[in-house]
Amino acid sequence: MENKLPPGQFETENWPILHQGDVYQFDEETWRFKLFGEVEEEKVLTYQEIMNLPKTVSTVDMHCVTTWSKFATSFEGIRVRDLVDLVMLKEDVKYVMVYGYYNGDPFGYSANMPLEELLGDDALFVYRWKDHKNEWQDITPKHGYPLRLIPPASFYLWKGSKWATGIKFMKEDVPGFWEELGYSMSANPYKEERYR
Ligand SMILES: Nc1nc2c(c(=O)[nH]1)N[C@H]1C(S)=C(S)[C@@H](COP(=O)(O)O)O[C@H]1N2
Ligand SMILES: [Mo]
Repeated sequence: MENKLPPGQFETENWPILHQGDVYQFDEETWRFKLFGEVEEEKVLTYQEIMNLPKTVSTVDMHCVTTWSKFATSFEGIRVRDLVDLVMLKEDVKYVMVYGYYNGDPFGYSANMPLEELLGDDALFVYRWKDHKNEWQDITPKHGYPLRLIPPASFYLWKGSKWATGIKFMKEDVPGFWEELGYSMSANPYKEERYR
């Protein structure tokens, strides 16, 4: 899968900006990250609590359903699995919904994915990036500061909620923001799963 352009995609060197609605302006006082749904006990984390978790770096290819692909961007962030470890999941949890801000609503944007596909080293909530043309720097507000999901390259990039606010754990697969509007539940670029 690595270094291969998925069908119908073209390569870009730049990192385009795409989203619906307003750019969220970070306010540490009110910002929270919530782990909820099918868990024994919900957990709400402050920005400091999130930033005290173990950090890691991962290099990921991004594939946007609007047909651009950007290879080998490095990101610093927190592994999804390190967040999952903070809660006790109920039996048979198989899916997650990852939320983000949409026009001031902290849970207005959402994307569903199978939990298992987010437990690897390439699924991070990120806040810093670099590529071969750019030095390490914070992601800009438009790219999702202070925290956004970068999904593994086996998902189109709409699964990567910007201005991330939480993970809901689920037993069933439920459509998120774009999936409700007809986009694919599984969204694998290599299989060109754009719509459903
Ligand atoms: N909160 C939020 N996250 C979002 C979106 C959005 O509208 N709101 N758009 C998604 C889509 S469709 C894409 S392609 C990527 C784009 O990320 P980028 O602008 O950093 O390239 O963000 C995703 N995350
Ligand atoms: Mo997109």
